[in-house]
Amino acid sequence: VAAPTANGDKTVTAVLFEWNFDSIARECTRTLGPKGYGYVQVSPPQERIQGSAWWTAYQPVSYKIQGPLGDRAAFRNMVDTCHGAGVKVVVDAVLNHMTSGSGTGTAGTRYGKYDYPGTYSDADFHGCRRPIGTNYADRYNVQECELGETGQPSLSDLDTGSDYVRGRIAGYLNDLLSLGVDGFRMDAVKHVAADDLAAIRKKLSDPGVHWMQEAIHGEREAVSPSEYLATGDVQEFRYTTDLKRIFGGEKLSYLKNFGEAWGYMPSGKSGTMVANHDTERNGSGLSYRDGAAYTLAHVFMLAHPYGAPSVHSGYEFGDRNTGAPNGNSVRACYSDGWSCQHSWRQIANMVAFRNASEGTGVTDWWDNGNNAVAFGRGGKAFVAVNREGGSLTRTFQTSLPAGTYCDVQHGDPTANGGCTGTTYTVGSDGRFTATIGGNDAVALHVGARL
Ligand code: LAG
Ligand code: CA
Repeated sequence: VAAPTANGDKTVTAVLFEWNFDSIARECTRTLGPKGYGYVQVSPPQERIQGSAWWTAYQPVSYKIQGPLGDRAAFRNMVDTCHGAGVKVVVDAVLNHMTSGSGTGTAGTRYGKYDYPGTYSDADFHGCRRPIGTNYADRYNVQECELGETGQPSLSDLDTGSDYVRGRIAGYLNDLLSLGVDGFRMDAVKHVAADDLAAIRKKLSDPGVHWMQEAIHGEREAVSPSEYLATGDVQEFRYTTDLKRIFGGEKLSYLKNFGEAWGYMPSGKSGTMVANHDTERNGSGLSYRDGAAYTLAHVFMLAHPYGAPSVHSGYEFGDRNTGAPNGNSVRACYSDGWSCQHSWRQIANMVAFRNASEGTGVTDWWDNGNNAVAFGRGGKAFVAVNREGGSLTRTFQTSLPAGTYCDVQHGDPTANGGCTGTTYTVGSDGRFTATIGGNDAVALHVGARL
């Protein structure tokens, strides 16, 4: 079962990375609502430093909502429009730090390091004031010193132990809640003490709000992601690196007992993803450049019950700094470099598959001992993934009710109960026969039964 604070049975989040608010509003109505996404995640909306790189988003200057993604009015309109489409809104909240330098922010605020007029001054920052560097074995270093890259200026680290700073952060989150926001992706929580997060959460107008924390697992580090299970849900990054390994060269048959048996955090408290904006750039996860491995990993993730999945939808980049195309405005998918992974048929149609399967476990597992696997979700759904080079013909045993099903990997269910692509008939014995091409998949679910 996925996160306890889900949008009904709709547990999948589309992360529209660096999309502006107007574009997200349109996409909620056009794609996210109709495809059954429960949430859309918005990049950091607060005033940020100026510059063309995407990572300016992760250097807050103030908590005003104004920058390249739009202003407060556009933000409010986005939330209302997404709600109208049945999609809840999650905000990527940056709370550990402010900026590394000085300048003028995207709402016109003039700032210096440790000096953010109207928000924070020198006394609101931790005393360490040197870079964390590479020593993750020391808790004080990780949580009170400054994040940044070796040899580069580092980010002013907020004293989240202070009541004033906690109140300021909670004030920002409460402002977002007052605009209708439904949840948060809490950035870089490894660098914030769990007690500080608990104190911030207590100050919220809705302390039970969806709260997904980003903490990257690292071997032999002082701070473990599981510390944050007490303050909310936590992203399981080993899931991301393992899927890269398995789909990028190892055997899919290893996935037979995937999930908690792999040492992961509890399914009902964990966030999963094939990629996010960091892992697609640093190579720790698959990216759009990995072709079928990337797409099939999404098919598997959305079909498999562990965790609450996010689908990262970004843009093509030349180097890791490349900012979003076309001034953060998405006029159309698949042009200007916007990849729109959330709307690829093989990925998007698996959202309804997952929604239909909610509350069921893995059943009817089959594998060929190599790179072809298939499994069901009780009487709700069945998927077969063939990551072999050649095609596979097989009669699969499912627990599905007899009937004719739309293969949502190759067609879309239509409004009048039809299918734009291939269909399969499951017999009263629960069996159906399919030929699946190399690097392809077949997916059936009761929501697309003709
Ligand atoms: C995160 N999660 O814990 C974000 O997912 C990640 O994207 C953020 O880093 C990081 N934490 C801080 O919020 C990104 C870039 C960094 C960038 C940072 C701040 O990956 O490269 O650092 O945002 O903008 C940049 C420069 C560094 C420099 C730093 C301060 O790339 O070289 O040290 O700014 O000047
Ligand atoms: Ca810190």
